[in-house]
Amino acid sequence: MYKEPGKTKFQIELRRHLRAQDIPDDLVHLICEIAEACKYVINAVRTGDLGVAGTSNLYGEEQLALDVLSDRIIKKRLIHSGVVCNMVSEEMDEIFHVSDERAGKYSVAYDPLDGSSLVDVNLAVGTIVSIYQGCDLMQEGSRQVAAMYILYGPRVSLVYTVGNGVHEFTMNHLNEFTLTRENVTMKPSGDIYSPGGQRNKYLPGVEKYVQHLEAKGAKLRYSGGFVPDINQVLMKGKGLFMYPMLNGSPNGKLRLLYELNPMAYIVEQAGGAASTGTCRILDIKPESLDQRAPVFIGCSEDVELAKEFLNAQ
Ligand code: AFP
Repeated sequence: MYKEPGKTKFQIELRRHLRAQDIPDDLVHLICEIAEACKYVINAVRTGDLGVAGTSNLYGEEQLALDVLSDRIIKKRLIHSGVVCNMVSEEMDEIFHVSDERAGKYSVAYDPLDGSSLVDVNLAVGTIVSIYQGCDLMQEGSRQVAAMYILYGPRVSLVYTVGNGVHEFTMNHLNEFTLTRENVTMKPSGDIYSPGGQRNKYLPGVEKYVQHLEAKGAKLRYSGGFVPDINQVLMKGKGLFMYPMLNGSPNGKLRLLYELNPMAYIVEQAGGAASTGTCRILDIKPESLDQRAPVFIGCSEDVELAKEFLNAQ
């Protein structure tokens, strides 16, 4: 527990907490810059134009103005941070090279506004960030040096790990992120499940797993937003999220670089697990920027059980 004389937990702001971790100053600076950029994303989400930007991203999905605007905000901040070598986002078609002059540079993969299609129905959305040392973004997720997400919900929260536990900060009335949960830890198993994808496309093993969950009285919690859905499982410390392989979509829907790797790093740091059903998410060597993978992520025993149902099919 990070303690500072005369300060309650709720007065410990993000930069101080990061400085107490055994990480380089450049990484502290980078994480704080991303947190600052997200304050402008919040403003765009709260008041921005919901109109269609008229362009489309790599996946052929029409880019809402907010997607494009959020991406621009974060990209600009990363460029001017002075510590970024390469970056790529869900909204970019290729890696954006910033600079490789200084050693100790970092590379960032991010989803600027995951769940953007939910903004116009006023549901929670988020920004997801994955950070690597150096210039190579096509590394296994196990080589991340930091992962974080910002959740734009009824409150704005920021969750990060640098490999020393998972810590949650909540934005206060002064727009500062102050510590609200430290060393978040998941139970071995839980009674929440968050099932993505159309059920009539589930493979037999997945269908049987969901029937098992229903039979034991597990509660279905699914908003369609990866960040709030994961945050619920993580902060309640119980259950799992899944977006499985589907008939016709063997790799599910979620993207490895921008969504799965950062969340898998965070969940594992909280004592959970993240698997495709056959291998650990963080062990996958990325082969393309837009690579997708099926995912079962959450309490370790729940993920193991899902794998058993899958392997029994
Ligand atoms: P968008 O960013 O296109 O809204 O997709 C959000 C998302 O990638 C992820 O946040 C959700 O978990 C998942 O899609 C929901 O997918 P379904 O709409 O198929 O349930």
